[in-house]
Amino acid sequence: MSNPRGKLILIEGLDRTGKSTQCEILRQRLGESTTLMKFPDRTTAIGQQINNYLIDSSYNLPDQAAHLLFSANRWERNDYIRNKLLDGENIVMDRYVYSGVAYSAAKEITGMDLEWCYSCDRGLVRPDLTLFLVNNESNDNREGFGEERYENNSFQEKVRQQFYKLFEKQASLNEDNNDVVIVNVTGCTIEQVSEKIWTI
Ligand code: DGP
Ligand code: NA
Ligand code: NA
Repeated sequence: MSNPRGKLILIEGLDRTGKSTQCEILRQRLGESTTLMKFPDRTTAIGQQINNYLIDSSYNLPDQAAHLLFSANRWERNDYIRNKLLDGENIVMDRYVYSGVAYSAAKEITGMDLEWCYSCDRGLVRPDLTLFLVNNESNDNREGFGEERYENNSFQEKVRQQFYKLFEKQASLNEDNNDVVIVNVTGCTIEQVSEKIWTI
């Protein structure tokens, strides 16, 4: 008999909201048959290019091209993800399509609206559950914040707005059957956040 399909659990949020830490804790709690994945996946050839783009502010790439690289990076791992789930493994994912759309749409480039940004990701494996971590405190005192492209408070605020637009749009279209749960982590310790996530 084949295993039941595994679950894809996605943790999303702005930069430095503690996603990676929480993904690791959740993976451990879910046990052995759970894999941790992260996007952008900087280990692939496309991911290397994305990494250079993120760490080097003088790396010039049209915003559309950057978006397509991020999307291609998700597509190149899609079969791997699908096969894992079909094998009955769970996946805990650190960023995915929502970040893809929100960060790119936040650039407010003519023609690069939410729909344009989402269209190249349409057809990717969908998460079963999405947890969106929200920290209402300023990010700029967090270690390492500001080192990479996108890590400044005014841009992060635009990204936040795009995330919410996207969640609303999705809810109204009822296009996805995957749930998005907003998790307020303001003022919480790592343990408190992981308990909230575990309860959900
Ligand atoms: P991280 O390694 O989680 O810090 O993510 C790197 C940065 O890339 C982060 O600021 C979010 C951003 N990002 C993730 N996916 C996409 C995408 O598809 N498009 C764009 N423009 N940015 C993305
Ligand atoms: Na980052
Ligand atoms: Na992270």
